[in-house]
Amino acid sequence: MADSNWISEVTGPGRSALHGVMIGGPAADQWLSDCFRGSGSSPHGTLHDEDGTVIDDVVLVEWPGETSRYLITCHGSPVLKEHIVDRFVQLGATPREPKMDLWGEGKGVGAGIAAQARISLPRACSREASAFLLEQASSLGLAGWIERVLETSPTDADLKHLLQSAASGIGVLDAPRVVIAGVPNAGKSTLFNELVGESRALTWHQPGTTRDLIESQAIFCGFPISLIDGAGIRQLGESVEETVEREGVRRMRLAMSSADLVLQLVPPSEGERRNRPLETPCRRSLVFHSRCDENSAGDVVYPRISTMTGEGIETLKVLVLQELYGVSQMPQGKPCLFLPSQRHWIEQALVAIEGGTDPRSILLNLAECI
Ligand SMILES: Nc1nc2c(ncn2[C@@H]2O[C@H](COP(=O)(O)OP(=O)(O)OP(=O)(O)O)[C@@H](O)[C@H]2O)c(=O)[nH]1
Ligand SMILES: [Mg+2]
Repeated sequence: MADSNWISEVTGPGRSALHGVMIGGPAADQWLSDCFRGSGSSPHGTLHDEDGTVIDDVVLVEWPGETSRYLITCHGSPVLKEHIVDRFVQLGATPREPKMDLWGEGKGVGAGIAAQARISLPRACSREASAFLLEQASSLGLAGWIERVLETSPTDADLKHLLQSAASGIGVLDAPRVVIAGVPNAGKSTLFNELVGESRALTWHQPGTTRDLIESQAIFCGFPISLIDGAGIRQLGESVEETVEREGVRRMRLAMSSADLVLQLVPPSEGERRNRPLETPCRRSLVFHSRCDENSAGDVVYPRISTMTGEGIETLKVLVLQELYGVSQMPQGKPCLFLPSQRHWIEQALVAIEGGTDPRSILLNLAECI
């Protein structure tokens, strides 16, 4: 079979210290004698192109398994990795997705889930997220849970329980888009900078400073959040001078309409608006009274925040997570779904139970999720 000789990239895209590819199949030993030159038993050597030129210095490790498999570690340039893949394709390899069993031990659904958790580790944005994934790979987490439920027969309560925490588990890897909105000068960019931990956006005392949408990653209690800042919303005329700001407002409204959550900042200067949020086209929103250190009257119904004094900033993070996931802490000490495809199969298994069918054959699909 043509694809019984294969190559797969085991590291993700982009630059890195090192990259890795794996080759395997009956032809692998022949390929290596054609293109790898080492010395003695050392795993270090050079990989050569068709005309004999060196592609890279590599480390070659034979991987245990039923057929010949080798891990080739090269320098971390995506161009070099691509060159190496091309070289083996030229020798007859078929590119394929990395096999999960490289990251897991043993076979079965539990091992598949453990492999999915480990393969997801490079996407973890915080220590909490890494610990969460490693726990899901263990007997305490989803990997252990699936082995246990397959031995008996899962109930609908088991599956519903798992689905309840799915949003927070999936949120460990997939950052929701959260837009900071409000009138010009509400303090949006100052808050954005505070939350992403760097002076990413310009701030200024004049209204109308930000025009472009600016996106950066923040981390709230270990969860990734894709935060977006943009133009303040206000009515503008048709004049040529206002063209750029008008476009900024249009882009901001678009971003708000597609966001997972909009944080609306209402500053003290909003006067009569003080207890009334902005009318915006968005799915979900939370309103905060920003720059609250400038308002001593205290006549606001929204949670108070001040980037100047730090008041309310930690509470804001907790409120955002509760709004998105219903919890503000990463799931711990229990099985939890962490990929959308896992949620799909659990939902299908629930449908099966509700229709009076044994869900175990559906649950076996969990081993193959990516
Ligand atoms: N006292 C006080 N001043 C703040 C606070 N947050 C922001 N400011 C000031 O308010 C002014 C406007 O802040 P920005 O963050 O630029 O406001 P913005 O909402 O991004 O404004 P536009 O980009 O023009 O829409 C700046 O002078 C900030 O230093 C706050 O919490 N307290
Ligand atoms: Mg701004």
